[in-house]
Amino acid sequence: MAEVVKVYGQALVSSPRRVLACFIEKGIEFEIVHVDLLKGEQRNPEFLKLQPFGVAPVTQQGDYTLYESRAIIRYYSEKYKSQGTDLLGKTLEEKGLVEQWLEVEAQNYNAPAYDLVVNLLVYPKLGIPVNADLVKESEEKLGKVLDVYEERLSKSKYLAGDFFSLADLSHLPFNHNLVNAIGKAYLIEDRKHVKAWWDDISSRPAWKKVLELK
Ligand SMILES: N[C@@H](CCC(=O)N[C@@H](CS)C(=O)NCC(=O)O)C(=O)O
Repeated sequence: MAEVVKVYGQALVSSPRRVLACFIEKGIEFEIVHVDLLKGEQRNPEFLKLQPFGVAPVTQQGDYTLYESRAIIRYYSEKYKSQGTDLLGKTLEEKGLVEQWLEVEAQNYNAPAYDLVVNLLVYPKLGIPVNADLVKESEEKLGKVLDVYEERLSKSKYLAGDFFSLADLSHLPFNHNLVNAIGKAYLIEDRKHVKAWWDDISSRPAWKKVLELK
């Protein structure tokens, strides 16, 4: 029996949710080790020994520790490739496209989506003033990124092709916040193919289970 994977972080937070969605899709057994990010527990010396940059998630299986959510989902999808949903693509060409869109998520989509969510969801909870200029700029930037997605998704059902993969999964946490937490659903819903893609990926049973975790 494979050892249960510990996930340090919080089930309500975006980057840990990326990992949890992957684990549920793959049927990987996990246990959440609660790190309260609003209380700043990610800066405790014990946590910094696991993740020296002081952000969640971190995973641990036996004595193997990993951080960076996208590295984690790549590693565990490969390690458990024979079980659950295949998230990596089958041919080398499919795998290349999964990697390409995972990189687009990390390099183009993430920064403006992250800035919007931090400003409009996290800062209000911490009493930090919202940076209205950054919100406006991020919204415009993200709109342009999503125009590229609209074009891509008019040609294939999912980002890397006609199969659900890590590339799609990686967008679930921030798309969810745009639509359901910060009032920016229009960014998704005003784009016909992006909306159809979002409706499809957000109704996956694994993602619904992530949203039920506390
Ligand atoms: N690139 C990192 C980003 C992790 C990240 O930014 N985590 C946020 C939660 S979504 C966090 O821990 N924030 C706490 C802080 O910035 O103090 C990853 O993908 O794992």
